[in-house]
Amino acid sequence: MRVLLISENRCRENLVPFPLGIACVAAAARQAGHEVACLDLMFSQDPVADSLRAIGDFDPHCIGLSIRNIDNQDMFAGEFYLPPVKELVEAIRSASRAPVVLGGAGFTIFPGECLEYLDLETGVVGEGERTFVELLSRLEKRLPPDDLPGIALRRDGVSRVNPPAPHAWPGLFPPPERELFDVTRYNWNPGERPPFVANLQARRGCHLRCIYCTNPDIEGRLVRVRPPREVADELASLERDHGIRYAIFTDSLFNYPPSYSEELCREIASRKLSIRWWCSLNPLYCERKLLEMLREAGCTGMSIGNESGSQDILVSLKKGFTREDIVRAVKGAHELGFRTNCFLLLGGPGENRRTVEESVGLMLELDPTQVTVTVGIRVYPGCELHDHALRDGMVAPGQNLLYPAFYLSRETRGWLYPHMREICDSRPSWVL
Ligand code: B12
Ligand code: SF4
Repeated sequence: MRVLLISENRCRENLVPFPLGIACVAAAARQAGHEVACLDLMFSQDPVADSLRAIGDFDPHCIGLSIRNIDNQDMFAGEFYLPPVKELVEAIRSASRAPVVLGGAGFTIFPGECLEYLDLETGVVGEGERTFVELLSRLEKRLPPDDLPGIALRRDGVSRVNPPAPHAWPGLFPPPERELFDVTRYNWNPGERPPFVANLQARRGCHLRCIYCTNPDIEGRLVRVRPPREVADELASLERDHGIRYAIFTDSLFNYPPSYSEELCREIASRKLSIRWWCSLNPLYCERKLLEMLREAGCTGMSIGNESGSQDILVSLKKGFTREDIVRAVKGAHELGFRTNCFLLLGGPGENRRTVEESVGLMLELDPTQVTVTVGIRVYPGCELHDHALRDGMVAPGQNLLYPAFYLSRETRGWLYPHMREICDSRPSWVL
């Protein structure tokens, strides 16, 4: 079949990532024998016209549309990204009779809601490689996809999602297909705003249970790793074949499991690459030995997912590490010359003036290269924070959370945002 994969992401907030999701799905579909074309709308001046041109040129039998972001998760300067996607879907449907299949991280959080909002019938929840290929095979044979695991369907206005198949080991999938993209556009040029970044993924899944986080629902709770050799090959290929000088790992916990992280660092270091990279670490597993191995492998900086500096809030968010773990991780990273990005996710259950001051105080003491501050926590279905938000009257039962809703503790209402704005405005390395 001819399959056109479109990444609709045009969000330029924070770092702008290469569309890794459709690159993974493209590789799997190609491996299964399909002819695949990809369209990355990030640089498009006219997404509708470019999509219609691609459809006209390629005449696809199936169109896959990746929805990465729903909104910017910002309580005070919110942006909702789906209206232009709706416009795009309407134009695609008027130009082609090929089925439009949704997928992506944002879609996975809100499958039924997205299908309804975009008036579509089919989507793939979670990991796309296997289910999408099975769906293509059904479409080819003109068989209904209704019993496929991980498929979301909307029939006569009613949506349902089939339970996903057990997650496959990512190493079973081919590496992302980058030849169908202009990867060089994601070469990070220091000083350029926003930074466009080439990314790669070594593992999927998170075993932790932070109360606000959707990652374990998107990627699964079992941490599944790719063979270190494959990951190092991919990093080497980004440098050699695409001229990338700086890459970012998408893994939420690059330092877990520690034995795998060490093995991966050893493999990367053995390649003697000149590409440099960034990753995200959990404060819990930042042993000196691993930090040294990261440096040896070309890592120059890391996001340290602390989210708070108050022990009470770390407990309330169920972060699973302590204030001392944060201190040890950040100091250890600085001693070895790493750049660090720490986070303050403020306003969650139990947050008050004291806990905010404890968090701000810890960041001032540790002085990371950047502190990224968020006030108000986005409420997602299925997360424990949703229960808090219901109990505390911040969302109503049955409320459609596709339209962004936030948790902000009563004790911080009114003053927290202006207070943090003032702090951030006076410190160039603090971003709100
Ligand atoms: C890494 C990451 C980042 C990094 C990106 C840098 C980098 N290294 O790439 C950083 C920290 C910079 C970042 C920034 C942001 N992020 Co982010 N990010 C992630 C994270 C953890 C992983 C994304 C990823 O690349 N995964 C790896 C690839 C391979 O997986 P994938 O894209 O999901 O694709 C798979 C499936 O989804 C599916 N699939 C994908 N497309 C398609 C298409 C079809 C047709 C099919 C069938 C299947 C399919 O198959 C793929 C392979 O299995 C996700 C959460 C998560 N666990 O998914 C959040 C996530 C995507 N981010 C999110 C958000 C909101 C943002 C920001 C807007 C935050 C902000 N205000 O700055 C920005 C936006 C950046 C941008 N310009 O797009 C949200 C989106 C939900 C929402 N509310 O919109 C998520 C889901 C986190 C969350 N809160 O739950 N992010
Ligand atoms: S915030 Fe990080 S550590 Fe916590 S559940 Fe999400 S991905 Fe895992």
